[in-house]
Amino acid sequence: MSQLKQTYYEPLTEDAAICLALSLNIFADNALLSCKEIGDGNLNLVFHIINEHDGKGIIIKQALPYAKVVGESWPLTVKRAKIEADALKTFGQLAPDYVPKVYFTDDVLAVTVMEDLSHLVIARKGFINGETYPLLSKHLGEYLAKTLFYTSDYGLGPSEKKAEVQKFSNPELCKITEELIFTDPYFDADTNQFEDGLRTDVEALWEDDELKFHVNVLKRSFLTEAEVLLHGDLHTGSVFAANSETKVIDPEFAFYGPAGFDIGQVFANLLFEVIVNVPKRGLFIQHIETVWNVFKKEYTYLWNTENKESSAKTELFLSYNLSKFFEDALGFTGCELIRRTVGLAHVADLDTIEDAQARLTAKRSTLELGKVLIKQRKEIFNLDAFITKVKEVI
Ligand code: SR1
Ligand code: MG
Repeated sequence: MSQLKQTYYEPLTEDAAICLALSLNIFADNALLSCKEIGDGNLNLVFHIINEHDGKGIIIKQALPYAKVVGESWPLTVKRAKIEADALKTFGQLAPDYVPKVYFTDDVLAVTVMEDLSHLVIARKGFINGETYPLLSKHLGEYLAKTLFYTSDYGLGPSEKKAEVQKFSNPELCKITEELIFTDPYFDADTNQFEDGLRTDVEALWEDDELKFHVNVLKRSFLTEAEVLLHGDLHTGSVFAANSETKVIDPEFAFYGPAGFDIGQVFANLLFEVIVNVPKRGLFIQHIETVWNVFKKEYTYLWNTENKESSAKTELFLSYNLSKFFEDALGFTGCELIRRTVGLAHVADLDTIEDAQARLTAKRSTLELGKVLIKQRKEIFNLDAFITKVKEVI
């Protein structure tokens, strides 16, 4: 593959993306390339390039210098492309089955060229269209165990981990999370987006001092606890799926934070389906159970076999850590449920419910469940108690 000598940033067009692909010699000389910009996320351009001769393709993802979801009035640097490319490489080494292969990156152009996953579907879209992806939770449990163990002090050793903490310093994207998840939904912020019918419920959040106390405790954990390299935005829009395959994409929010954050985002985004998809509720509850059970089993195995801190390798300390991850995960689950209902960047699971009354009912459930999980996380000691609480509240 040849080296690109890009000296300045400019957003790619579809034609420019083809020129870039050709210059990298990824395709055969006689390739007939076509390109479509397919990005439907909140921040980036995504180009899908195919060789019409054999149908083989690549993805070129490029960071834009602003948040696409809002527009140019919300400037962002394109440094996140390097964080994302580095995180894809790290996670790809730790959990190769579940991460797309990276072919090329360029920090100036802010691009990552990677494996074409167009045979898969974004899990959230698949769920909304009736898919359940039976292996998704097993795969995500394994992905979480490997990434959250191997990037920790226990998997890496404290000195190497400190170097990784520096490498993955990501203040700009952390600020987005700090504001959109932990701050703005709890007062009358300009960024909030909610329908009029929900105003009374939202105003009740703003006046709930007990809730705001707990959210600030969770926010402090997010700000200060550099436990593991997080994906940082692990919702079901960051997962490509098929019945037998799962790939975790888009780790541009990666940074060192509390392990429960990624687990909580997975729980919350499965809970959206538990709440809205009544006929398949049982399957999505099983998915949540499998994520935690597989995570716990695999993490325990890695703890016992790969632990670099021999003095920490006791059953009691493992159990303490797993309990902490679970408690934190429940709190972060609650925060994600609330922010996707009230704040900027909603989820289609809720917003595509056509009947206005049914939509409001579902959103009231996400708010109520979010509040309960945040406030009661210390009393919900295990998975059974969590599932019982979910069934009680929704
Ligand atoms: C301004 S970015 C809004 C949201 O999109 C991303 O996927 C993250 O979830 C972020 O909070
Ligand atoms: Mg994303």
